[in-house]
Amino acid sequence: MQVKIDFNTGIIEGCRVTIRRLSDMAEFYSDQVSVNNMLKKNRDPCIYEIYEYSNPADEGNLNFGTTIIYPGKVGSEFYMTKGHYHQKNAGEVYQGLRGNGILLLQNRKGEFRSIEMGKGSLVYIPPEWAHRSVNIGDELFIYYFVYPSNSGHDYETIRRTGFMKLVVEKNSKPCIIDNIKYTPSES
Ligand code: S6P
Ligand code: ZN
Repeated sequence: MQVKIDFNTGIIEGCRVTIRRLSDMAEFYSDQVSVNNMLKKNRDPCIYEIYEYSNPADEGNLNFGTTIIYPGKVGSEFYMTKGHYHQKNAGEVYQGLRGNGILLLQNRKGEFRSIEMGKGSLVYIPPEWAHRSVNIGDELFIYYFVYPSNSGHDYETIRRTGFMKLVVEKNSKPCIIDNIKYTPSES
């Protein structure tokens, strides 16, 4: 099979689209006052969209697609994905197609890494590392992804513990700071 990606918009025709608005991921942001203020003012912005080709979750199959993160902030925290662990021991590849972002990685041993991503960046996410992407620019941040179809997604751990670091704007620049609300995973 073959499909076409529009590198400017990130859209892949004919595949499943998932839209995540602020209300779908309110708990994942650090500044709950800003979340509530935005939602009260009837601002429930689209934070990101996922265009994905999924195959049956059989050994050997791959899922692939694009993620498009809009520019913006909730309080001082940049728009980002929820972030997840793969339930199965599975790696993933991301390739930057447009804009600028930061990929946050952490594992259950308490190790943390961050990787800047732009157009052409090719990044490998090893198994057992949770991953979250953040748009640090003022345009769309778009990347391509591919991962095993039987990986599964664990969002619950990140919802409960948070990420070790936050990406916020400080003095008009993106800055990675400690997340004082981070609670290490008990597993
Ligand atoms: C799936 C892969 C991406 C993310 C997407 C959105 O394993 O890592 O397709 O699903 O970038 O992130 P999230 O955390 O909402 O799934
Ligand atoms: Zn993933």
